[in-house]
Amino acid sequence: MTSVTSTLILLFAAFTAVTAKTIQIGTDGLKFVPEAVEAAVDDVLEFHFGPRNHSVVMGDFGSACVPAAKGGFFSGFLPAAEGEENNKVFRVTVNDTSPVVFYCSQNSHQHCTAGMVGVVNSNNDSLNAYKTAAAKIPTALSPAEVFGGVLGPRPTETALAPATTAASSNGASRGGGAGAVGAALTVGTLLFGLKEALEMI
Ligand SMILES: [Cu+2]
Repeated sequence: MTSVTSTLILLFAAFTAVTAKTIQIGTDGLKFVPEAVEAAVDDVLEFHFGPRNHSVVMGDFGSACVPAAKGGFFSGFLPAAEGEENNKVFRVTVNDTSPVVFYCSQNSHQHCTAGMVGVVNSNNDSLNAYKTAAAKIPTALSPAEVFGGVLGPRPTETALAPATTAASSNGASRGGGAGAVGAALTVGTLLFGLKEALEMI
């Protein structure tokens, strides 16, 4: 009985702990929206790619428009037509709460130079200092290959991932409602299974 109760609690924890932080790229000009995100360990940064052709690269605060010397992530370039969004998203799981800075490495129209940067668990001063430094860097660098995250189908075209549920709960994900319903059904099904298990004890 106790173990079943524990399982129930763990089940709820599993569905509530992971939060997707949706970050739109390029849907509102040359910026990340939002530019500053707070994220906890195990949260997922979910980057959505709007028009026209952007990337996201983790950098270092002291070196604008250059990939992080250690670790990090790179989405590759994901193009989208005007008024649309690429059908893939890039998901990065947050491993610790240290401040992180990221930028778009598109050099056509110098996106990093133009201030297309964002931060996680940092502050506006650091963000603005990075932008000021970036304004003087004419060419952004891209890592050689995609790493540090996972490219997957955009949640509007799939469902059921816990990350989708969280994204839709803050209203940031277009069409995420279906995913939330799907996940709720999954929870319901699992709980129903547990209820049956309890009745068998
Ligand atoms: Cu860009």
